Amino acid sequence: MPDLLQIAMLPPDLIERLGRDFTIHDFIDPKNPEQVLNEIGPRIRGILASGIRGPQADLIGRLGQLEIIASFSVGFDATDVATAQRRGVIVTHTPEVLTGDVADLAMAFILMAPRRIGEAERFLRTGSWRHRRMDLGTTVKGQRLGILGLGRIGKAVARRAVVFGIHVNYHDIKPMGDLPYRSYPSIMDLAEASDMLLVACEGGAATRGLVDTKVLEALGPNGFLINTARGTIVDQSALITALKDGRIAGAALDVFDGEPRVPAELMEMDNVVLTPHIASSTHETRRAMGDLVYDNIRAHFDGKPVLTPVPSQILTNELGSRHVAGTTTAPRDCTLRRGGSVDFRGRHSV
Ligand code: 8YV
Repeated sequence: MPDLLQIAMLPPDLIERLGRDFTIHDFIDPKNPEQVLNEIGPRIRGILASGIRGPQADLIGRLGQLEIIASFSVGFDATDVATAQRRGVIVTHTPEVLTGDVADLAMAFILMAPRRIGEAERFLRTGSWRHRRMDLGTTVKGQRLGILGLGRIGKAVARRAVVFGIHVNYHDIKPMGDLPYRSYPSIMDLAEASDMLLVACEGGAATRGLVDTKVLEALGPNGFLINTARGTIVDQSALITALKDGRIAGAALDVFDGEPRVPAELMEMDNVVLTPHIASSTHETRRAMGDLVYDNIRAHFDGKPVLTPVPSQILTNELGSRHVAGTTTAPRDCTLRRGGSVDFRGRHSV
């Protein structure tokens, strides 16, 4: 039975299923990692990871027989994919199956933030209703939603938002062709034209701190920031300052930089909706994600192509004509524009 290293918390039924065909080594919180790696490292052929916890170059380098990293997530920013792929290690993720649930949470946030639904619930539960009326919210219909990263999830949110009479605009790295949404050439342009800015692009080094003070100021005092992608994409201290100073109206956040730690300042703000990274947390979606992880691992060890490989993250000039990690997909040029000016390479929407 091939040996797999489990480095992230995963659904017990997935581990039980995999455990019938593979020897799984729990490496989530090892007391003595060095000793464990010396002992079993040379036998490990696969890693089980998540969107929060994936292997970096040091761990990948320790596992000479590593063939596959299967991530229980669509986002693969927690894994050093380029290092793995340069070594010919296949990386898989779980796209598509979670799109609907993530888009549903984003849509719920789009309704909750301007209608002050979180605040309203606290208002009632704490007994304030007996003494006074709550402040008014903002009508959602007619609002302009700016989507940063119009990938699978961004598009699914757009379709939902249109039903509510929301005007959808977006910024992405590539022209999207014939879509009924307006494309803006930079994040700043998009923020300026938005009442709500939804972060729906990939996490990772290329998008770290992309939503900064300037973007938040462009969003403006009546604007809401919504993030169901990755906490790292938003400069969290800039966001806290903008909220404190009233430079934006509010926020709805499912993800945080440094989660599960959430800054106390955010916890205290009434105009901020906070959830603990639950966008894909339904029985149905988690089951489908687990099935996809299982099917990818099973396919690989049966000598078949994996179902959902992460596209190559190796830069074109580095790639040449090499066949990388089970896919020949060349990396896409990324031009999400910081502050409306500088282009940089990276990845876009999930
Ligand atoms: C999961 C995620 O919550 O798919 C992603 O990128 O972040 C989430 O679906 C995460 O992988 C579970 O640890």
